[in-house]
Amino acid sequence: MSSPEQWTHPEPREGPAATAAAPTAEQVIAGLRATSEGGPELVQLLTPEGERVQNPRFDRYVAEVTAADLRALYRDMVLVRRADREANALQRQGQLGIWVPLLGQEAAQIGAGRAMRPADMAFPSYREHGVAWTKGIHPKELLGIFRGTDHGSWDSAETRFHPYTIVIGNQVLNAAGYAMGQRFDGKVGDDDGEATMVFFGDGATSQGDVHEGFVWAAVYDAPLVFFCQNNQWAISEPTERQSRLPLYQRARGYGFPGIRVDGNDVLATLAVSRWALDECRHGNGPVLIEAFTYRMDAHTTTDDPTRYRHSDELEAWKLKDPIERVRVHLVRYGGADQGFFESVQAEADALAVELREFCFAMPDPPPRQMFDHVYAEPSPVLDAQRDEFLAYTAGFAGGEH
Ligand SMILES: Cc1ncc(C[n+]2csc(CCOP(=O)(O)OP(=O)(O)O)c2C)c(N)n1
Ligand SMILES: [Mg+2]
Repeated sequence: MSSPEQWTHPEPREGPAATAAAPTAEQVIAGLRATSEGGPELVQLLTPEGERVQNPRFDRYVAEVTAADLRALYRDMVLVRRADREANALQRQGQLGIWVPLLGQEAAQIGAGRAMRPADMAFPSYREHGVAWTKGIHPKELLGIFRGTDHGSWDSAETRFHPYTIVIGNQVLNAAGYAMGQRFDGKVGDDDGEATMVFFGDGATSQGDVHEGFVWAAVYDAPLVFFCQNNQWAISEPTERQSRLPLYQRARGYGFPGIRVDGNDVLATLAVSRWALDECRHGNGPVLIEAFTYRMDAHTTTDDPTRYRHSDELEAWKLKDPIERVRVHLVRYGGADQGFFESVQAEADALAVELREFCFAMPDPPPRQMFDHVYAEPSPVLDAQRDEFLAYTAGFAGGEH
């Protein structure tokens, strides 16, 4: 498998210039496939086989995690995966315009989400269904966005969960500004401090907005955890096309710490996120976390990944399934019995039925509603457009419908 480091240019030295480290043909081919190994720097607490590995730096952040807590994390992941699969099926049946699968990224999102305290603010991209769940947002509330009936029905101030952002990387600037505000408002500085977490992908790291967010957060010591889910792909572009070095190492150039965690290990993402949030709430932010994971399904329901990646790559990542490793761990150490797994399965099935019934019963909004939330203040131009639209639709039998 390729590694971006292998492509790095040589360090300049005295004397004639060395030949640049051009990728070999094998590396180019491998570069079109994802890197499957996170390298020795990967923080992992649970192996894919469900064994607990000791980590002197991060063990203390999960020292209090009981078998009941692990069962709760397992339940979170199973339920969000079930909701994700149901929504994907609803799209296939024409009930949603599009769906953005989170399959494979459950541990990254649940670990990060459960590390946050209620007052901590989260800024998602469009794939953060697992983080939404940890902020108390029911998957039903996500459906309207993808059915085209609303822009997200939750109250961001109350839930501490910003609306989904489709424009790649834009939420990083929003989050940097928000976290700077937390600092200006004196909400940072001790154990009761607040922090913000912003979620974005490997591809987003090539966006100007993300770099600007890094700069602003760094120079203002903003309490911001940059949580990058490196799922190896930005639609059809592999991570090797985004960076010549591991993404977490980018933080160094901006002057804050960066760390790479096994994004398929919920215990490790919980521990590392707790550490990063702690640093931020004490005033030592920002921090970059690269959660090394894999997008197991298509980019969205409009995408066909068989056109650009090999199926053996997916097979390799299936062995690192985030849910399976917690299940094996619970079984191995007697943390759960068969009855527990069956009850979670039954709960997941009931959730799927609830989602389906809710989706089928969603009313179509009146077309005039599209004018309602464009601006906070009334706009004469928009008012004129709405009046023209209403006059036009009034000419049809049944008016707007
Ligand atoms: C500014 C901008 N450019 C392009 C797009 C189209 N687009 C949507 S998703 C995506 C890839 C993002 O990849 P990544 O950041 O790795 O996130 P992932 O989807 O893998 O979670 C692109 C290019 C967009 N939404 N916004
Ligand atoms: Mg990606």
